Amino acid sequence: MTGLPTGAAELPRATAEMLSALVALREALAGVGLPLDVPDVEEQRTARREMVDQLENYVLPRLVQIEAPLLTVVGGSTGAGKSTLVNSLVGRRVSEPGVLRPTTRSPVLVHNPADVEWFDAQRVLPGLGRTERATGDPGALQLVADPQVPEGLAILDAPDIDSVEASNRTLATELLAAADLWLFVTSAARYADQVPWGFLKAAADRSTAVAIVLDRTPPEAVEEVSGHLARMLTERGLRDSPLFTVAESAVTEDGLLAPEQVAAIRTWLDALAADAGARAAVVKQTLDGAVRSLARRTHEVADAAAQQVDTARRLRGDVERAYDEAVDEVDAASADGTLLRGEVLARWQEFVGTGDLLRTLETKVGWVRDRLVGWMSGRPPSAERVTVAVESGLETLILEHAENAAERAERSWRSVSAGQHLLEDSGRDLGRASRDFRARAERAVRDWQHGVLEMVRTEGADKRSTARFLAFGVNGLSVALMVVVFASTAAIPTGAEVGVGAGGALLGQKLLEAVFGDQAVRRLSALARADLRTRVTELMDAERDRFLSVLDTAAVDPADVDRLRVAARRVDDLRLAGRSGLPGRAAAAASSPGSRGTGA
Ligand SMILES: Nc1nc2c(ncn2[C@@H]2O[C@H](COP(=O)(O)OP(=O)(O)OP(=O)(O)O)[C@@H](O)[C@H]2O)c(=O)[nH]1
Ligand SMILES: [Mg+2]
Repeated sequence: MTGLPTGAAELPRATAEMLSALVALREALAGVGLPLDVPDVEEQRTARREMVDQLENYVLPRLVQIEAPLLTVVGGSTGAGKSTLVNSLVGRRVSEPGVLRPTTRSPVLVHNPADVEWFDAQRVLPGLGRTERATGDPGALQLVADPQVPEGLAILDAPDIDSVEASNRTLATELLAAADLWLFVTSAARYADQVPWGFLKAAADRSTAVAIVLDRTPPEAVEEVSGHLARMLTERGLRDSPLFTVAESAVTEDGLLAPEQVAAIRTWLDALAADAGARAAVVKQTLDGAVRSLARRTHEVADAAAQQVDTARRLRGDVERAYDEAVDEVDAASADGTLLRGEVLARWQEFVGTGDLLRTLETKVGWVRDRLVGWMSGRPPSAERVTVAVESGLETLILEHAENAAERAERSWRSVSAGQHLLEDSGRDLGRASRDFRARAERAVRDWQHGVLEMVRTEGADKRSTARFLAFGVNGLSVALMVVVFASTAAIPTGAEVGVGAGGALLGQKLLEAVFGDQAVRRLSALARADLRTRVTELMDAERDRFLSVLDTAAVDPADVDRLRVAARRVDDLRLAGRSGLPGRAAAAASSPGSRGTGA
């Protein structure tokens, strides 16, 4: 159902206001998902569904049609005798009673023929189809017109609340939520059970109008059991609920109880039907209670939705952190000398030579420049081998950190159930780097190297003809720049260690400074390092997005949380300002024809 229910057009102003506030509440509740499996979320998911149902099935239609007959739903444990009671009240078999539990699967609504128009699918319980035959279909409401039912009051026989069949339980809950009045049937054998009391507690919390029938009670136990039950009702906030007792007796061939067994209930219902004021009071009590409880429970759903937002934020934060760290770590390791070991260092030393040149580095720079030029003008070793070593070293470094980040992100998701379920539902192995990550990292490193080459080429545009530039070539100067980047935050040793590890970079620096000047070298190295970081960030972003896209499938919009609270507050404001639009007559318990013990 969207928008306003049928018949909303000619409503009094206050009712129309309340109605639109409740429609907004319905939209807000229907619009918020609780997709993340945080602890206790199932309870709130059920609550949300039940609240939407109650708004659609009861509150909205009832508000629009305040004169509709009072809907009495007969609920309770299986075998308590609900169908038998309904049949006996009507005086004929309208609902099949049975020995096999549970018996009633399809709800049966009995009404006076004059009231037929009130019970079409546009009005009450719009989610259920209508039928005039017994079907056993839980999705269909069987309508039975019978003059024995007083005008203004209808009786609905519901499935059992404690059924072994989940569909029965759900339907019974939905039907009771659509009732103006519960006729709650329990038996001497079952009245202390937990499930019925759960329902009765909810009714008390919501001020739903309830009458209780203690059914199938052995005559000798009536006094004791009904006394005990009455005390339990009082303790649980249902002191004002009428309590009827039906003694266990033989049923007729048709499965009916003798009329006098149900006479007290029958009289009470007739009186209620005949007194428009009393009826309105019952409707008001239940409807008011439902609206109050819906507003209150909406805040609980909003809390649950806010928890979803927080959880999603936390899960997102874990992933962001893992990959931010990965970028930082690669950035740090590609500048602190870490890469100037092993293969890279060996190939670099091979390129620049380790003999005289290194030993003479301690002497004056000008002299070194000349020596370098002299040395390089011989047969320069291949810069290409350094490039290859750099490529593989850098690629390994990036891959290692991508693996670590995936593992860290996955581990922190696994530590909470919401994250665990997301990982399972994704059907992907997010705890490792993507399968094509190595290939992508390789490409990124090559692109970076190419970028460094271009940088050197551009910088050397007007120097290309100089002897030094020619001596090292674009390739040689590029690898020198890479090496300088790799040691750009390392403490460059002086003295004996020169040429080893970060010290090897000093040579590169001298080479570059000899060609470009020291300022340009600092600038080029900063640029090259920033470019590498950008490319690593892009790689890691794609990895991070694998997690985030999974998280996006379970996103809760923080605006939805606000919408819930605003809608609930609006309903409460109208209610508290006395502009509820609910029937005006004050609830008159005194005018209610029932009182404790009348049926015993
Ligand atoms: N003798 C006797 N039998 C009863 C009485 N009430 C119910 N029964 C029998 O108990 C069985 C169950 O009664 P139902 O009226 O079908 O019970 P129900 O509460 O509708 O059960 P579900 O539809 O399964 O929830 C049937 O065989 C009835 O004939 C009673 O007061 N006396
Ligand atoms: Mg039944």
